[in-house]
Parts: sequence; C-alpha cells; structure tokens
Amino acid sequence: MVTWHLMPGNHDHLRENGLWDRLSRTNLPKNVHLHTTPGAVKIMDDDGTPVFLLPAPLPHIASVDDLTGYMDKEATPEGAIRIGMAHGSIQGFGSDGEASNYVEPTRADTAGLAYLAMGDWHRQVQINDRVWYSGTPEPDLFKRPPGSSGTLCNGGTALVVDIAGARATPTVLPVEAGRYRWHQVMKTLTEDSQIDLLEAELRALEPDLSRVVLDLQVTGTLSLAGRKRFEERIIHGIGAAVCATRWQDGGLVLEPTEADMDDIDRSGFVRVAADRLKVMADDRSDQERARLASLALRRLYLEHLRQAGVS
Ligand SMILES: [Mn+2]
Repeated sequence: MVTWHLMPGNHDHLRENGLWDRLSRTNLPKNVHLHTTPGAVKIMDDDGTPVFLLPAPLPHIASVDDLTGYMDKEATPEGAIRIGMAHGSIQGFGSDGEASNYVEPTRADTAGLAYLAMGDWHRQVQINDRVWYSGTPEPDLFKRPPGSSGTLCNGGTALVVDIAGARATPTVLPVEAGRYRWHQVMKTLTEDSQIDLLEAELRALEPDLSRVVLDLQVTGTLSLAGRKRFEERIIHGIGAAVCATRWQDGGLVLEPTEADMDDIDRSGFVRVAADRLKVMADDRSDQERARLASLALRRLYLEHLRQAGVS
C-alpha cells in the first residue's frame, strides 16, 4: 500500500479552521499522514536504517524566509536517511511568474538530505541530483514547457525515487501519471485545403483522443466554404472526438470568394445584399460593422446552402 505524506502549499497553506484542520478532524485512512509543522519525523525503517521526513509546510501564501532553512540544523540519528519536502521556487530557474517562497537550491547538500522533493511548479524539472520538481500528477493549465516545439502541456507526471542510502545519489525515474493529455495547438490557416491537414494533425495528437484536452488557437483567412468545412471537420468532428476543447478562432477572418458568392446566389436581390455585406465586411475603417457584416454574410451563406439542400 502506498503511504501518502501531505503538506500545505501556497494555495492550501495553513490557517486556522482551514482545510488542514478540517482534514485532521476527519477519519483519515491509516496510510495518509499530514505534516503541518516543520521538524524531522521518522516515517519508516529501511532494513534498520531509520528514514526521516523533513517537511517545510507553508504557513502563508508567500513567505519571505526560506522555510527549508531549519533542515540544516535539524538533528536525526547517525546514518539516518533524510528526505526533505518543500514547496516554492528555486531561484535562477526560469522565473516565469512563479518565483515566490524561495528555496535554496543547495539545501540538499547543506542539510545532508538524500533527496529534496519540490512542489509548486507544475512541470517536471530536475534541479540537481537530489532536487526535483515532480510536476503535477494531472495537467491543470495550458502551458507548454519552455522552449518546447511540441503541443503537449505541463503536468501529468510523477517521479519514482529510489534512495539506496543516506548519502547515495538517488535514482529518479519519471513516470506518466495523468489520465488526461492537454495539448495547445496554434495554427494559421490561409487556404481551405489546410483544414484537412489540421484535422489529420489533431487526430494524430494521441492514440486515444478521448484523453485529449485541446486548446486550439486559429488565425488566418478562410473562404465561406472553408469556414463551413472548418466548423464541420474541426469544431464538430474533432470536438466530438476529444475530451474537452477550448476554441479560440477570433483571429480567423472570412474572405468570401467569388465561388462563395455564387453559392449564395448568382443574381437577384439576395446577391445584391450579399455583395453589399461583402463590401462592408472588407471595409476595415469600421471594425464593428465589418465584424457584423462578416457574421451576416456567413449566416446568409449557410442558410442558402441549407435551403438548397447542399448541407
Ligand atoms: Mn503552489
């Protein structure tokens, strides 16, 4: 059975009558342990070697002091395996808006820790041989790893850490833990034919599309026929295949072609109206009017296809 050691972080920090008080009053399963105060706690014996956990729980959302500082002087029996647990930022590592609750990157060495388990950053990051961020077990935001050219977002991972002895270098094995796979796809469409390519690309994101949570950001220009195809193949087709979606297609501009206009009508008053809408849609001097005209033109197009029995 897995034994769980839980500790307050910044978003669920310690406070009176808060989450942790409520948790401790419930009948927690025997294999769940809460660590709400700093200090070495013996958690097991490994063939006679005592194993101590040194947690650094967060008493506030943000602390100025390095809460792992106490570990340097915290006594444990000679030869004991010391495992630190902290939540915050190791400075000097991509402070992309995540830097708070600073933890000294050399803490594992100064405090004689076999391993320091870090939380807060959602992606998996190795700081050094003994200090890792495991990453969140499920992704929870559309954020791709820095420098990544792929579409997969952070999170959904865990670490299996094997500690052979008090000062042995731990063996760290990244494992996939997440049920869902979050992908962020950004695309510029300039030709209708690219819709089929985009569909193929999205269908190839994962072998099991029902695990995919998709953020699709599309910009570019499409004809009315292309826009219709985009709705059918991507928004409805892909939307039905994946678990959840976020569409951002506000940057997709409609550029009706002559064929689109002929599909609406070749002549007569409807065509006259469509032509006038097209002129308004192309006139960028009035953005709001252009947007409404474009919307109206799209609806007119779809309505006429529907009435003609094409769609
Ligand atoms: Mn956090």
